[in-house]
Amino acid sequence: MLMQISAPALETRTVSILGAACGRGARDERCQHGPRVLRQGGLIARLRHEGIDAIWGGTLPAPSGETGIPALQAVSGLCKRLGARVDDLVAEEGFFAVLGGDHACAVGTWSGAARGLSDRGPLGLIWLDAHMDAHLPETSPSGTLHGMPVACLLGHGEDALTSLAGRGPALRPEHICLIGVRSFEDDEAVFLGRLGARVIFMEEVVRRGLDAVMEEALGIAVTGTAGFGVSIDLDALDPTEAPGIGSPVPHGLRADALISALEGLRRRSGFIGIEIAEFNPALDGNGVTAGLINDLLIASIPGGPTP
Ligand SMILES: [Mn+2]
Repeated sequence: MLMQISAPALETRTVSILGAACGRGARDERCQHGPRVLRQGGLIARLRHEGIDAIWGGTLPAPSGETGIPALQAVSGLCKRLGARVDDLVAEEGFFAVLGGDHACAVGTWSGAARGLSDRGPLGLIWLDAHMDAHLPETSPSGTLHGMPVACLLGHGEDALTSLAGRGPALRPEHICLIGVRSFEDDEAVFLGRLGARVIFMEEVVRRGLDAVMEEALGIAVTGTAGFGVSIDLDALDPTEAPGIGSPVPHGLRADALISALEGLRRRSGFIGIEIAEFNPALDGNGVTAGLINDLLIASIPGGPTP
């Protein structure tokens, strides 16, 4: 007699996607076109083909430099609106994905996530990036806001960007872990060191392997928190695999290793959402970076079969 073995029921995989058309955080504003290019490239159809119930929740714009509106005002306005949307999605316990846009949008995403979680507890965050993004206005050589989101989320920087989480900073230093860093200024390292935030440099990723350091980062992000998210700056990846970005730094993460690590993360309880930033379609000649963003998103959305 044949035994009937039913497969374990999978959760329905649903995701609400928000485009953050932010370009004012960088010198090259063309990351603002990222969400539009991804959407027009068939992202939603691709996700649905993978069995994911994907909803495009809209694209939030920021005024371009030609308007004369200062960058801080443009970025903080976008972050405020983005934060309100993410707050609602997190409060409803839906999984969200924010597609940038330059990485300054992270201030909106994770301030909103912190607010949406606040009834349950603090936010944890895994931050994949070639840089520390931990400049203060007074230490930044370029003055660009996409070099500052980690500092802002920890409560340091321009008031318009540190006040979006409601009461107090979006994040506590013991709840964030940076992975893949290989280009930074001393001031940033001193700042994060003083706060006690964990930074896993690229050389440590190479030595220990991405799965091992992700496990450590996950421990940081879930300990004493009510939920955690992942922010991916595409420059964390090796620029040979993700060329459509503004600030390439050689010797980064391998795309297949990151996809596999995300497939591990998506099974963990408390995973609330993901952000993928710094896609510059003008520098993505053959569309390889856009394709990779699709793959990263598919790998991240909870409820899929375990690899
Ligand atoms: Mn970044």
